Amino acid sequence: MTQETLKIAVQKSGRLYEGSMQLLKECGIEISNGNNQLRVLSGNFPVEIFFLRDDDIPEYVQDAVADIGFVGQNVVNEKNKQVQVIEKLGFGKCRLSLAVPKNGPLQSVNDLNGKKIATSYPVILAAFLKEKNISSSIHEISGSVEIAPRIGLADAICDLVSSGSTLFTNELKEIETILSSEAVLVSNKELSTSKKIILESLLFRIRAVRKAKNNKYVLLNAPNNKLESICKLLPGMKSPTILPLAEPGWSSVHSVISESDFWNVIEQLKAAGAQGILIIPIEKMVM
Ligand code: PRT
Ligand code: ZN
Repeated sequence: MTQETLKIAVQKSGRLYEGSMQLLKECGIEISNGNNQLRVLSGNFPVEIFFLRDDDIPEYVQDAVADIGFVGQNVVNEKNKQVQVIEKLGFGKCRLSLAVPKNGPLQSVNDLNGKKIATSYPVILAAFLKEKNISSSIHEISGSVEIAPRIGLADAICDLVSSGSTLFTNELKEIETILSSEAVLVSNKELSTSKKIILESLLFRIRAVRKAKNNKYVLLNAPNNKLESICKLLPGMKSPTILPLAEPGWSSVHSVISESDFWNVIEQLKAAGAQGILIIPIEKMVM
């Protein structure tokens, strides 16, 4: 009997391709071929990768052509298919925003009443406008949305933004974020038991990789009389590990801190008397 495989839909090329392949690699899943094939089997984990256009992924997952997919939350919301969002993946971060000409008369969302908005996200935009009780006409275009106001096609745009430089070069300013997005793992709603087991095992690895990315290992030397105040700054997984150094009166302290607290905590550690602080990336973290 051949073992069942979990079919994973990944964007064939574009902004999510690298992040998706990198995540699978960090999960220890070998994918031998590049993206020149539609379908690739892993050599060491029961998954098959399907390379597709991102817009098609929600529908293919709904229809069980693929079992799960890596796709932007923006595409999930826009396509509105029957899929389950299982996990945020931490890459492909962006926001869907409303933007208007920088020096024009429009200043806020309420000014959009009766105006024309160009977007590739008519479904999300319509829901947002309805909720805010604003009636604008939505002009759907598939690309180069940012030039619409300049060529007189629309008064405002609703488009994805990451660095903001596209808006800047087109003399547009953001007035409202409609959706914060990142790549997510979506799943078909009726996976077989054996596919659920493979998915659980994949999720276990994804969570370990993501957790490790959000944390750093800290190693430092502390004079024993400052240990207490230094340890208070370090939450660690349970509590910091403290080992005596060969030099009398000094200890080595090992702990884990989260990426978001990083700079703040490092400065405080230094101020509290810590020396020889080493910050080491963590490869995987299993709690
Ligand atoms: O061919 P296919 O249909 O698969 O790809 P695509 O061209 O539709 O999508 P692609 O590869 O451009 O984007 C895939 C996904 O990446 C999107 O659905 C988002 O989830 C995510 N993502 C993250 C982005 C951006 N950041 C992003 N900045 N998608 C698009 N952009 C565009 C945006 O539309 C605008 O034109 O980049 C420009 C703005 O970028 P900044 O940095 O100048 O603000
Ligand atoms: Zn697309």
